Amino acid sequence: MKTVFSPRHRGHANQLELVAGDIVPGFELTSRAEYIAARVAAVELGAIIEPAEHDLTTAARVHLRDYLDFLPTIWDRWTAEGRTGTALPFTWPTRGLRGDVLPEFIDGLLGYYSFDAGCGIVEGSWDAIKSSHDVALTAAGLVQSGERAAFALCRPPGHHAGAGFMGGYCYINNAAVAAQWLRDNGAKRVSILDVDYHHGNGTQEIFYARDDVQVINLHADPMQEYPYFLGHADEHGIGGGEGFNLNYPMRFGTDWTSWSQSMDDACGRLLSYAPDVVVVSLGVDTFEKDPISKFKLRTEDFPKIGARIARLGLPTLFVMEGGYAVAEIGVNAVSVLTGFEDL
Ligand code: SS9
Ligand code: ZN
Repeated sequence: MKTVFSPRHRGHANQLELVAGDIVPGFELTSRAEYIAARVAAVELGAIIEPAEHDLTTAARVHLRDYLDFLPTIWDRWTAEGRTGTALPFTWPTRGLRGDVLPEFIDGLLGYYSFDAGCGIVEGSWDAIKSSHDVALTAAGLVQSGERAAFALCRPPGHHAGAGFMGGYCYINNAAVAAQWLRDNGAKRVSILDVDYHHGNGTQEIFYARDDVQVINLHADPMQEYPYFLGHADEHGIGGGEGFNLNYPMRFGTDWTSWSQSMDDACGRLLSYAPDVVVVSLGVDTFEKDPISKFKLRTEDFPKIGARIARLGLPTLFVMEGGYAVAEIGVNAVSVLTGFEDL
């Protein structure tokens, strides 16, 4: 399969992150995408191509226009206050505060348009975010034009980004934009299968009231793990979307035996929906050595994920999400793809 990849992700670099009481270099490193691209080349998965530029028309069908307008302005607003470093929010409109009034000052705006402090912005961030969006849409185009599968090597990731907010290293929801584009270009039904360790809260929110995009998440139980406030098993969708959202929360320590049981059940539900195309939100932070996660998948399990997805027998777009064990991320992520291709 072809891989779509942009070197412009590199501008999103050296963002600081608050972890367990310390400000540290973030986990969402530029080297993540580089290791994956290198592994794609090493195993000769297929051609690596650069994305074509896409405007934000489709993005605006899954994100709020004011949020999309705000994102490219963050760094300039930050530096206009004489600041350097990493633009980050530290105040949010939680219960008891006004969430309906847009503040003027940058700190207030950052809080209004986010749900955590996991989304630092530096000078090159917007260009990288836009390139990641372009990567997803270019790869979606390959699948739409008849390829069995394509790999969108997106960085930054997207599945925590909701219609009007960033969070968890995610700014634009690349998988959601791709799914919307596939809907607008011939697919009647799209399934999004999110196998990242963390619940894809943004993707769930975006499609929660819709029946034309099925959203299935396999993830760490939000009672124990980030993002904490979405991803429970009783979240089935709302209104016309009732029954089209499915969550498989799993406890810390989950290994292949129990993870694959959820996966089998999820694949059955996916097939019952009979989608025209599958978008896989591909996170490999389920890996036993992932530094921020607590599942126990091993390197030899990742090809089995790909093989299971291949058995669905559907056109498939893989969209890169998380995975923070940098040394192993290339092998683990690309193993899913080679398992799918049966290489
Ligand atoms: C903050 C802990 C939570 C967010 C993790 C986002 C993963 C995206 N230090 N960090 S796949
Ligand atoms: Zn994750």
